[in-house]
Amino acid sequence: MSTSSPVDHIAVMVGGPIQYAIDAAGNFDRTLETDVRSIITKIEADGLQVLSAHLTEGFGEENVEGKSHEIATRDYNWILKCTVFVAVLPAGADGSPYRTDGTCVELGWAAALGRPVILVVDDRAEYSHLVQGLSAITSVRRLDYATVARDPSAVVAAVRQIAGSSRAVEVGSPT
Ligand code: 5HM
Repeated sequence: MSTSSPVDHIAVMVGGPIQYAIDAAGNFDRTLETDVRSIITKIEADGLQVLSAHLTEGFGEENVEGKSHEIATRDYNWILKCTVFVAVLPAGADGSPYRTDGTCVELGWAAALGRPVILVVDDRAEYSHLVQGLSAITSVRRLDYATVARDPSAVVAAVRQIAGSSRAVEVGSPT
């Protein structure tokens, strides 16, 4: 007899800056790596599956030159597979959003495919109106970046909540 709860089989795709997080010497932004790793570790510790290019590519270790189609295909398939997409969207010291074109593409895919989204955002930053308005298209939870950096379990709680409620909508919706 299965003892699993209705929200036990959850796959969480975690996206965030990569290309502009790698400096000219090939080093990944250490603060960002710490933040992304701590989010992933907490999600996995809760028994949920993580889909992450940061992990798969070793935080900039893998040479992805000439692999754009391969990466786009893999990431799109991860969006199809995921229950929830978590976008890690830091801001720089001056409050401008960290450049991450790929995460914005993924947000578009996730929203268009009806995947719920968790935005880990910095209140000082002015994100694109399409990011700000994403809740017009799909379920969105916003979490404060600094709070998550201090306590990444906030992401796990939000994942469980948004995955549970989107499932409830799916099951309960008459349309
Ligand atoms: O534009 P940027 O590299 O910051 O986009 C990051 C997002 O695109 C990540 O969420 C990741 O899923 C995807 N991506 C990837 O999978 C992006 C790059 C950058 O070239 C990559 N692999 N190498």
